[in-house]
Amino acid sequence: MPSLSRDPSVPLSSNLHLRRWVDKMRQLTQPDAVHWVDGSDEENAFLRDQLIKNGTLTELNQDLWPGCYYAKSDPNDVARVEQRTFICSLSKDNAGPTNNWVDPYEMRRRLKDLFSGAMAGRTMYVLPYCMGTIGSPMARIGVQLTDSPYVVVSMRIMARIGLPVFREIDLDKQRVVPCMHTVGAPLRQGERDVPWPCNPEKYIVHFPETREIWSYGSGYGGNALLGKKCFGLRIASNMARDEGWMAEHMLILGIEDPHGEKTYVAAAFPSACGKTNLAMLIPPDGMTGWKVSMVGDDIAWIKPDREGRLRAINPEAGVFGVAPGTSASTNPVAMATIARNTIFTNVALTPEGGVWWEGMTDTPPAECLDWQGKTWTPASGTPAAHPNARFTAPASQCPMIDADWEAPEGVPLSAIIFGGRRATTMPLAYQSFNWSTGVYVGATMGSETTAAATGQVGKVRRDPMAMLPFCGYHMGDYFRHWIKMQRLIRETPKIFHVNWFRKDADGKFMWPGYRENMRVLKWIVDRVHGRVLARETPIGWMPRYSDLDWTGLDFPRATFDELQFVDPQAWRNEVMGHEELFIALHDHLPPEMVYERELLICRL
Ligand code: TSX
Ligand code: MN
Repeated sequence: MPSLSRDPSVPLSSNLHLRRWVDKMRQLTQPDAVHWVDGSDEENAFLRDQLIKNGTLTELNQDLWPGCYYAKSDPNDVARVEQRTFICSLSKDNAGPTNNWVDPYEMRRRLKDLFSGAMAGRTMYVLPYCMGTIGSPMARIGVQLTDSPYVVVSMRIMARIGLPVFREIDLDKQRVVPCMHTVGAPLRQGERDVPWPCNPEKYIVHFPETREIWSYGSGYGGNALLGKKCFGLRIASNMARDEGWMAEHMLILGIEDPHGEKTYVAAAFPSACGKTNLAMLIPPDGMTGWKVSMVGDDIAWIKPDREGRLRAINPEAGVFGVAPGTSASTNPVAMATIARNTIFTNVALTPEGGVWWEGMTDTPPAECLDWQGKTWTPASGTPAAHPNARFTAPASQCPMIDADWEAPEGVPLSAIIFGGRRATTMPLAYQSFNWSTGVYVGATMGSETTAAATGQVGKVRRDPMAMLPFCGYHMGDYFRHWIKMQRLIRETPKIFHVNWFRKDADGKFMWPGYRENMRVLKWIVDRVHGRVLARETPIGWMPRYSDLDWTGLDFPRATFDELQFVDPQAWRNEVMGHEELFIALHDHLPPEMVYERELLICRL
């Protein structure tokens, strides 16, 4: 049995602020022990062993899945809880109408009650983490106090953690974001733990002014791995606004042309658009010489450098991806990334000690254990894996990881792509005329709701820059920040909108998607470098049929014309739809958004 060769209660930092805060929080939450996380292999093995003993983790068949483990959560703790997510700014007005707000004094009172004695019977881990490579001028540091060892082993994959981060903290060069986390399930003397402790009452709370995060009651994903959505987007978006940079819900990829010239682009999509698939795209066989590399699949921190060029880093170190739908045919790169050293949560367990999920193989296993541990067969009529089942894997294992993905200065950004899942109206691809029209495109983007999510098909849900659940302040002020960024940039990245999901009159997808999206990416790169002219339309510049590389794909010109058709009537309705969101944000909406809307109407 792995044990520790050191006493984990000995503080690993000499920073007095940190040590006083840890002490204060220990007194508040009353854990049985305090464990300073060093991030070592020895410690990881020790925590894993403990999680296995507690039934939280199951070791997978190590011949099939080396270094891989499996967890199943409580059925009431399977996803982010947006109704329980709060932006507690001093003024309600600063949180805006798209965030939940509670008065910060009132919320602090509530949290103090909730956290009081919440860690009894458990160990409080002092988990230092760095978003971005350690030492990078764009990196930011947090310390999460948590009573979940599952969180510690997961954060070890998703961020840089442990001793090197304490060393940074001791240099005292930047403020650290304090993150409190408890699963909210204290144990009485001698009480046995459950495999997935959590609390039916949940709170995901952000204090933007003091840059604090308090998370109560959940052990799952974005609720508990506080570096990701809570810090990486909600708190970071506040820092970014104040400091002149951008914290965005975007993948970053490198596109290398046959001459070896590399162009980096970032892309924002709402959920269920296949963002991870795009981040790991393999160009189709016909497009020889083109290569794609992944810098990040979820979050981009973007900042102008001294020359006024935008540079982007991926603040994360891992991929926390949705498992269902991932397969050797939809995303072979993801399958390779998660083949080892991966934690699977809420997938199904096969009799061989492997994992399975809907869409992983054409034929399901004859029998397995579903995500709740019940015997499952293809006749069960329920999904074997939870639809939000996840893998947590080191990004470094991605076979197409970019050579500069950890570059401290980031990679230079030449284009920003917005997208959504739209059955009608939105063409395959178009380019915005300029930065301001591009910001309008991002601000008004949206996706059609799937029946599973709402019971209502075909209604567009607006999700500006895919940031609706992740912007830590007023969405109108966020648009203003985007507009203002232009002044800090010498040459703004070109802005595009794509839609892989347009359907024909028979309800069939018109575009094959997946690898074939490379043809659109190539057009984007060609536009960035001024290698191709475009057709001007009321909504922007669009590729002509001959502007796309069709090598190896038989795609009729007539289908392309239908796919790219800008229907004036549909677009007039579309612009009416933009109004709804803008009305909600009107008192903070930058005038540019109103002008852009008027101009679009005129052009139509
Ligand atoms: O991820 C997807 N991408 C991006 C890939 C880089 N998906 C899956 C979305 C759910 C997460 C897609 N689905 C894409 C896509 O480009 N396109 C579609 C729609 C589609 C589905 C099936 C087919 C074609 C398009 N099948 C055939 O044409 C045979
Ligand atoms: Mn995301």
